[in-house]
Amino acid sequence: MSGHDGAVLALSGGIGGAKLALGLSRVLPPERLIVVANTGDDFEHLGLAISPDLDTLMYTLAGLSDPERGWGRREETWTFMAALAALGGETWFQLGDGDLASHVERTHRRAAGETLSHITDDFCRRLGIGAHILPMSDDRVATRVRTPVGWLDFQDYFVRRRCAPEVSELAYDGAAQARPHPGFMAALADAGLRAVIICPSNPYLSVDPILALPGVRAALAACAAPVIAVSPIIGGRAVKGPTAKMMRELGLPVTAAAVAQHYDGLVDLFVVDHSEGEITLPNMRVSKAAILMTTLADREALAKAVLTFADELRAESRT
Ligand code: FO1
Repeated sequence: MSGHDGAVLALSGGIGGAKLALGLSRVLPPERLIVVANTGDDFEHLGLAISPDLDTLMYTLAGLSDPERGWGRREETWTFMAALAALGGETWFQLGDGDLASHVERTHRRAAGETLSHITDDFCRRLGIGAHILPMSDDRVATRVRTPVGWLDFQDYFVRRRCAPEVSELAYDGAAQARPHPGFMAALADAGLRAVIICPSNPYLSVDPILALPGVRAALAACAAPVIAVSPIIGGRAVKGPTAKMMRELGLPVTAAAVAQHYDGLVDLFVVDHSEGEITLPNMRVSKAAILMTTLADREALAKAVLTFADELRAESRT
């Protein structure tokens, strides 16, 4: 017996990853799901500690997320933003009134010395989330992008400039010194782990910051559980966000196969959409599923399909 018997570890960014995390949370007993969130998008804004991917996961799993935007809370009001605009404050990053409470309380607790993971744990418990949402690290990591106008902080690039500048390089400042969360590493090292699932998040913006933490690549490679990634690309297009644009700018073909190549050496099985043609890859298997998650039923069905693939791989490796 071990602490993570039958547990599933999902690596996720914000919106796209949270959809599969929600599916997993609905088909697994809550204590069997650990979601490790990218925190490379985190930044300080208006004096507040903002953790967009953690909050997107938290609101999604709590049933509080806005279904249209994907980020922030549903039925949000914007009195704070309107009042801030009237005072000449910065309004390029939208903070809804309800969402603001998360940032204010997180900032307050951080200043009092609590870790990001402890705060996240407590928020999740209070919001009735049974799954374990973990920041990839309690240490600061900041994703930055190199563009013709220079190196930009992530949210400056993503929200203020709407991903318009061409990206030639990415950096994850602080990642080499950051310690991956001990709960994350313990799960990876546990022989009882059922599967590691890399959610269909942006590989460069959301997954690579997690992989950049010391020891994570080696732990994934050594992990006893099958490691499965779900493609964020369907038919040469990104389901959402700047993944396709960024791949073009980085000189990569916008294909599911190119994403699979990106995970070469880490992933046992890559899941693409049924609509894709045949993909053969030297070092990993490819399986097909319906990976476009429009409805809640789609999210649950994909979660079940991925778990079935994982169990088949595990059964095979034991024979
Ligand atoms: N994304 C936007 O495109 N515009 C915003 O004004 C914005 C505000 C925002 C506030 C809180 C939060 O948790 C997320 C927010 N996001 C916003 C989303 C976020 O910046 C990105 O989706 C992620 O960082 C990418 O995963």
